[in-house]
Amino acid sequence: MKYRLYYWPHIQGRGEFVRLALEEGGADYVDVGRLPESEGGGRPGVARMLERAADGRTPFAPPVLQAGKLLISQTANILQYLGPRLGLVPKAEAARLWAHQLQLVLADLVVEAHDTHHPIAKSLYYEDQKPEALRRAENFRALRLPKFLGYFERLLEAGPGGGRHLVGKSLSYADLSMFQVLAGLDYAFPKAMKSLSVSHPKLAALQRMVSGRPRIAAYLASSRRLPFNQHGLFRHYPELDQG
Ligand SMILES: N[C@@H](CCC(=O)N[C@@H](CS)C(=O)NCC(=O)O)C(=O)O
Repeated sequence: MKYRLYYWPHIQGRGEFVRLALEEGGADYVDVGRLPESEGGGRPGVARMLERAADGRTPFAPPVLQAGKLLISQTANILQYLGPRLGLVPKAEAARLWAHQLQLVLADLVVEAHDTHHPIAKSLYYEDQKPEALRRAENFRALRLPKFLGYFERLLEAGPGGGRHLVGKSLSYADLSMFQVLAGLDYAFPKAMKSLSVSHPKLAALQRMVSGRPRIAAYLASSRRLPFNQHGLFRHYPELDQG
């Protein structure tokens, strides 16, 4: 199967959760948004796909994965589809539901991290919502971030994977997504994350384990991995961070 991933070209964004799974799974895929516009890529290539009706199942927003005739959107839904095909989730139904459930929790965390810099509206500039962003980020750092990280750390402590994996005893797409969220949080909130890292050793170990996997390490070192930047989900505004 040759997959086509549709995602905006200049940010990691939510497309990155899908890319990590495709890369770790050794999948054959085209990152359509990163193709030149002359080859049907770039923003216009992604936008065109969103305008095209697919049996009345036009996706609302990217990332979108094309797999043969299927056009699948919603990050967690895409990973639920790819997981079994790329060997990134155990066979048992309970484990598959668990991986999907964790992916949805991570999606909630991603929205909350994003909303620290855009608490009022996505359509407004950060500079137009700075006082609200300061309040939101303070609350995020003090309450929400420790709550989410504490939850995942406890799962690793209690789980059957010997503290190494979130689902079962081997790597799953939930581990890859956990890695991506931690990397994004490190970029956006380096001081807060440094303070919190002391109490979350298993998460730190998971982050190292994923980044050291041969295919992931090769991907991270390649030009396919865009650096985090100030246009993505995770943004570093020093005034929103504190240790
Ligand atoms: N819940 C969706 C969110 C999709 C989403 O918000 N995509 C962003 C890019 S990361 C987008 O382009 N949204 C356009 C919009 O919301 O109008 C998912 O997890 O895939």
